[in-house]
Amino acid sequence: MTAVLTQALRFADLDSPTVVFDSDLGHDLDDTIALAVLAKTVRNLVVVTNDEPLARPRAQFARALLDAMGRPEVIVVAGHQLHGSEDRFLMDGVVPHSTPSFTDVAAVLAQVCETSTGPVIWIGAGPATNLSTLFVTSPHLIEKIQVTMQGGWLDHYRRPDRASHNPRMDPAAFGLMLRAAHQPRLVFSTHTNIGTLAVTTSSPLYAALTAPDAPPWTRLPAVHAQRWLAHRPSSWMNDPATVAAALGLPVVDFATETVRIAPDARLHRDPHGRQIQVSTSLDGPAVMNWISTTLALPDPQSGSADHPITSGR
Ligand SMILES: [Ca+2]
Repeated sequence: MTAVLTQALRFADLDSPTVVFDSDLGHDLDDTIALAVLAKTVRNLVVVTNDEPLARPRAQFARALLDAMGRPEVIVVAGHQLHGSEDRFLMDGVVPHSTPSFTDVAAVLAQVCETSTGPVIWIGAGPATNLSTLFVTSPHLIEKIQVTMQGGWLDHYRRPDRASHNPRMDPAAFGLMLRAAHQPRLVFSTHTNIGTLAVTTSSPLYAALTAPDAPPWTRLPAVHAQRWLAHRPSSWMNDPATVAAALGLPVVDFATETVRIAPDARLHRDPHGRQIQVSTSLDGPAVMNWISTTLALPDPQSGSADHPITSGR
């Protein structure tokens, strides 16, 4: 755990690497937890949203959460829309309306990468649309961007008939990104869809977020937790685990595999394919401990989890 915290502290420095968080914030709860952890950890942070509904509410949600966490300087870029995006946004009615300041993904992210003195750490926590766009418009930046993306599986998955969520939402973008990226790493869904990463209404994290004495910044995450868990048994902390891996925390092991990328974004072993880095194991309890330590939420008062705030949904 000490090694985990020491590594994370490296990103608090003024001259620490730029980290881009590319997220479909406002669907599964794990993006919100990942952004909160990043806001507490990374000095040079940029957020870009993907799978945006038409009004770009994910960017508005990111802006509101970052402002509430005392990070108004973090740039938020409203990214691309995908078919059906509206059905994958749970925070209608609670996110303050604001007009996103930045909407040109290719131009803004190219400038972010060009002005960064060192490599840019890109955390793919949603479909790959933004990154594939950037690769097409600014291929000279490809070697400068270190990609760690959540998603994919090999050999076994709970739904072997399809790719996992992030690759599947935009399979062409995923295929292009994975072929073009410089030494990309995938944190497989096989390793993040695990019990030790599951947050439920019985979890300490849920109780801490929804407690009456929780800090003010938890208001939106608490609503999000209630809305997601009203219809699902749990939220796996896929994206916080990917953040941890991207920041170099010793919680995910990787190995090189040679794979073929199918048109539907599924990966298959193929000796004539291309080499990518994929996760081989993940320490779920270490990730959960890191989340808890980083967010530093007070222990909820006894019984407070029985009185969650009203979500209005
Ligand atoms: Ca996500």
